[in-house]
Amino acid sequence: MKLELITPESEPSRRLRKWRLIQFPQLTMPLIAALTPKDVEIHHTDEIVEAVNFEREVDLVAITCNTPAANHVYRLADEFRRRGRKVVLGGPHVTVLPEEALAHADAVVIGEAETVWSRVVEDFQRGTWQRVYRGKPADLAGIPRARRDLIVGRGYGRGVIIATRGCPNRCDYCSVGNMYGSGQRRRPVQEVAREVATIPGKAVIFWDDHLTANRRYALELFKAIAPYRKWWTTQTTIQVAFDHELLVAAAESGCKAFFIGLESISQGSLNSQGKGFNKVALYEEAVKNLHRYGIAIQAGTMFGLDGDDPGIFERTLKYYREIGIDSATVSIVVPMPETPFFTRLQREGRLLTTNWDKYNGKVDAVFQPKQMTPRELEQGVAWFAKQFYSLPSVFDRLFLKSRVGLWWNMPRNLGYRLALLWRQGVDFDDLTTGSSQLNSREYRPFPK
Ligand code: B12
Ligand code: SF4
Repeated sequence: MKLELITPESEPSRRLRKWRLIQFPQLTMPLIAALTPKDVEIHHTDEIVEAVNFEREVDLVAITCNTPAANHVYRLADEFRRRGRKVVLGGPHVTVLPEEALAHADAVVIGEAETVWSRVVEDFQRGTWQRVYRGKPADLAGIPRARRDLIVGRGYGRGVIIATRGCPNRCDYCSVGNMYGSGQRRRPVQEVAREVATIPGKAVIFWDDHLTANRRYALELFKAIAPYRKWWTTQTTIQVAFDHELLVAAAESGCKAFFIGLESISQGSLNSQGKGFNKVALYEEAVKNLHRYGIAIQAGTMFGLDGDDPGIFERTLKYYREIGIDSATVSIVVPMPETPFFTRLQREGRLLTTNWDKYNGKVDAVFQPKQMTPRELEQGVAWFAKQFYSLPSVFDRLFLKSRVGLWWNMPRNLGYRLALLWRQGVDFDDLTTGSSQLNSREYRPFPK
């Protein structure tokens, strides 16, 4: 049997990411490959690297699907099916909207693949397969390593790994609870450490949602990976910055940066999303603590929350420069389907569209913000990103305040700057239609 695995990347997303100096690889399909029965012949197409070949002789096509990629994935699936191929879909979007996905697939997998994928393949081979499969939350002990050999051609190495799944917090806009249920599951520390040891090169990224959620586990993990002398980064929450034992262990094991969702400098906005555990009054001290241990902060930053007025962009810029934020991932907040934020906006009649192409968080506002127009939000985010990565801002933040790892932090900032400059040269209305035109588009009611 021949299986085609696809890591999809829609045309707009490909054009935005094409020139990124850092093209992070995805682990999902390489992991599905590792879970596939050994007698199956596998080909993996990563659309950021290679176009999908509809002519390839395959028996089954499996595609992972997140929300902004959903329409694109459906088009791929429709085309494969038109040519007589069988298609199975899974991933975050399919898990929350399986009925919508079923209109484009022969089968869908809700939830995690580990407990169900080999059955899907075997049922397919026997000709007895069903339309809907449900994966249970997987026990992460002993799960196979993702097939890194299937990650080819990305601009950045293959040093991605996952130690945990899920997050004990419940931020209203976040999809992680819908995907993985409540709480967090963890791989045994020694299994993770052994995998880290096999990673070629120096850089390692833990693609976890909240690696330090359980501090005892994190401490054990940091001790276990320290001997490999990697440079690593991960996502976590701001609490880590006030835990000195954890910071020492992280720094000593090679942590160079934490991605931390500061999200907003408006406490009202944070509270409106159930993220009141972020205390804006403590941000400055948190950043100082991280820098003291030589750890940079990449600040997840989103705009458009209910406490955000049109002045939020300028205030955030000024504050980030003052406290020396090393880098930021800047987004328009996206109400991903079936999250509490999505449901609330729907109830309040503030959702402007369910055209998933627009759920990109970069150029389109898909809901009516409380204190500004959708256009003001889109323009404000573009303005903020440009100013944040302007040369005076990079200089202030890195040279005058942070001074952490200038030799790598500086090129990283310049890389983001280049990507932004390139983006400005792109006609965004060509990439998506822009919210100013949303109202003239047909409104597709939310499918139930
Ligand atoms: C690492 C990461 C990234 C990385 C790498 C991209 C990637 N997709 O890996 C970067 C930083 C580039 C990134 C970017 C984005 N990301 Co991201 N990312 C993640 C993160 C933290 C981990 C992904 C991962 O590797 N998981 C581990 C794998 C093994 O798990 P998995 O993908 O869930 O797959 C399991 C099951 O879902 C299922 N499954 C999945 N697909 C399939 C397919 C089949 C056929 C089957 C049978 C099963 C199956 O089986 C797998 C094993 O159990 C997740 C959160 C999370 N914990 O998943 C967010 C997440 C996937 N990202 C998200 C988003 C929104 C984005 C962006 C759109 C952000 C933006 N505005 O630009 C972009 C999209 C880029 C892209 N092309 O994917 C959302 C998606 C929400 C949604 N409803 O779709 C998530 C869930 C974060 C969140 N908090 O909401 N992301
Ligand atoms: S802390 Fe991060 S991963 Fe956890 S629920 Fe909030 S946004 Fe999601």
